[in-house]
Amino acid sequence: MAKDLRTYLGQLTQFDANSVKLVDTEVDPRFGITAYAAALAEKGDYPALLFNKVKGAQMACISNLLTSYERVALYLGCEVQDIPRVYGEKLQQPIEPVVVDRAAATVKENVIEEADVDLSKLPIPVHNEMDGGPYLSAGVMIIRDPESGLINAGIYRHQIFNERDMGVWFLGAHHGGLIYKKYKKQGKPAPIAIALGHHPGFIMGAVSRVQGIGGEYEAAGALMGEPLELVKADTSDLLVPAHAEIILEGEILPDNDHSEGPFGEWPGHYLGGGSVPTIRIKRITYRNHAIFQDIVASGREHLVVGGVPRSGSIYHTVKKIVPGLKTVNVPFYARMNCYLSIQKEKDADVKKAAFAALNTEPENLRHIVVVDEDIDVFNGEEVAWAIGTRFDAERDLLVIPRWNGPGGLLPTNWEYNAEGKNTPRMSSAVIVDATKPAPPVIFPKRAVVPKEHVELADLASLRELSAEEKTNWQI
Ligand SMILES: Cc1cc2nc3c(=O)[nH]c(=O)nc-3n(C[C@H](O)[C@H](O)[C@H](O)COP(=O)(O)O)c2cc1C
Ligand SMILES: [Mn+2]
Repeated sequence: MAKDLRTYLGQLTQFDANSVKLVDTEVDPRFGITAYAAALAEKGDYPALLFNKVKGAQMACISNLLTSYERVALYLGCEVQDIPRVYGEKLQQPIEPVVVDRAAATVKENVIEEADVDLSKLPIPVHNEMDGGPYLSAGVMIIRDPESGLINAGIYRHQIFNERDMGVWFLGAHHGGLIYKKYKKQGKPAPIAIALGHHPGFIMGAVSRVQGIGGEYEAAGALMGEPLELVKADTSDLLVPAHAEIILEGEILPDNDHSEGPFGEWPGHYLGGGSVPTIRIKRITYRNHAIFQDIVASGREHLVVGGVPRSGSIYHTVKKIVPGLKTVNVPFYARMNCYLSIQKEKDADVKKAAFAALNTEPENLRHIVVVDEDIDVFNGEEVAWAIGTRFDAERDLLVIPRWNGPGGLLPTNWEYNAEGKNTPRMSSAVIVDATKPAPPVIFPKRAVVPKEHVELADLASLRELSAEEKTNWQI
């Protein structure tokens, strides 16, 4: 059986039954879905949420699926510490997709023809208080480059405008936007398809940094560990994933721009927007008992899904320059930060590693912290401790003025005024060297209890105080 959203949900429930929760009461797609995620996040709980009864919708909705590194490590088959290395290695060995017959493609089980398209029947959430409307946040948009014929895929936010139209917001030099502009230049609509709900390897393959146009299907295959099965789209010559939950087919119109936003984005603020092209949906196909997939864009899931591919590409680049690199974390709680742990050979390793990381992800990284190999970069407290004990600002801080921007999704890349007008600006980057001096210098050793004694501690024998003991000690 080909891997898909359902095979992964099976793996996840087997791994930890509490990691998938069914919401069986009716919820309003306007704030109702994100309300559950937010209420649980307040308690530090991030289960995948499967909403069975979304008001006005005819299918289920899943949100919060990939909210932890453990869930990424689960499908990659590795430890959390090794995600960047394994991710980077897999992407070096792309797996070609295969095309299957329509009859074998589960996503063709049901069809909605053009005249019956009504996006309001899908459980599309309104996520945050000031969002401009419902947003498709986890759709993988597929488009063919008219020059090379290559198929490109990526996630782009889509605001729903009416029952058949939605927007598409392309950032910077993302291929999706570059390809759309080629069609627009010729005054032609751009055929597209949007895949919703699939295996995490497919979703993360689509947002991986693949050099040049296309290659995302091959990256998805590499991450899934098997060729991605594709099927021909019904309204164009695009090839779409055969086992997605839902495929929306349509075109980006060349001359029908529409105002978009605001939308709560991954830095946790309302950012982006303006005037965007319109996509007209012409056909919907979906599986029996389809599950619509959502990602809370301002929440942890977006940060995990966006951060892990970046850790993978940074690992790969930095390792070539500083072989002593141990691992990388672009943390899910602040994706503009990047923590590198290195086995330091020379003091120069720090800046070499930091600049390589900055140049791998020039758009979003602003704070590079380099630590020694004894610091767990997946533990923010350890990184803070390293900064507190091994970093001296005067000696170890390098500020790179005007590194980032102008504009984009980082709030610091804009100048604000009392009238509410924003102007794009450049913001700085910093390198924080929180490493000990390179050998042969001797630095104080870290205080630890001997490991063999820690292992001897009989934790199973611990119990509460008895009433008698409390009395004796007058507690
Ligand atoms: C949840 C999520 C939402 C995203 N939203 C957008 C978006 O609205 N616009 C955009 O240009 N990129 C967005 N991205 C990033 C792109 O999908 C990603 O950088 C991708 O690699 C771009 O591929 P491309 O260069 O082939 O277009 C998003 C990523 C994630 C994980
Ligand atoms: Mn691409």
